[in-house]
Amino acid sequence: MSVLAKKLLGIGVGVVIVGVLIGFYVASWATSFPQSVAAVSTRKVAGFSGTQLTLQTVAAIGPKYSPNNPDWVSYLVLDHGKWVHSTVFTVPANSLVHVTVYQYDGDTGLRNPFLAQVQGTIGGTVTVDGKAITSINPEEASHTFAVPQLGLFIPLPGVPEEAKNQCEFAPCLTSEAHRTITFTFRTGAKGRYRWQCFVPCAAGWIDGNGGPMQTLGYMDGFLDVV
Ligand SMILES: [Cu+2]
Repeated sequence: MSVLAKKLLGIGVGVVIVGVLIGFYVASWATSFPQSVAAVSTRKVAGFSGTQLTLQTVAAIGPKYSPNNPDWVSYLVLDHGKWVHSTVFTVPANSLVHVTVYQYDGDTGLRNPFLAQVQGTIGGTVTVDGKAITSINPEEASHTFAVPQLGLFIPLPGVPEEAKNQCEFAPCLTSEAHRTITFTFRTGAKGRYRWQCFVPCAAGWIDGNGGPMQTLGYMDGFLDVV
């Protein structure tokens, strides 16, 4: 074999190896999708039968759930009594879904004050720590739970900075400083609906919109209406 042929063979083998590695990387990226967690059926919620979805938002997901990004802000969902790191929720079509959010993160503030108004819930209100409200101060927003296709916009007020006993990492406990937000909405037709947070809450990223704001499983996800 000539020197040139050996060189060409070497280059060829190198290209194939790099190609296979890229293939593995893309395959692992494309198949890493959070598990879907189903809302729990309830006998009676505020006078209606329906399902219950219980969520928490945390300032830092922590090493237990996300060894690579422990500092990222995130949502979690309760599944059979355990907090799961997922933002894909399954709910029944044409039904009432009652949601409870335990909010453990502080304020970031909304850039668009319009999103501080409650929209799309039954009764047009949410309860915050037991009190029914129709909007919050935009500066107090920590996160939003918004499903634009359903016209659902829920602003979540933050935990005051001076509050004692703040939660460090998920899963946070109700014995730690938090706000409790509850609301009920009605689902429509079957389908996959995108939801997201609109508060630029990704600390340390340009304009607060990188990292966890752009990665499925943290500040956005899907509502699978089935
Ligand atoms: Cu957020």
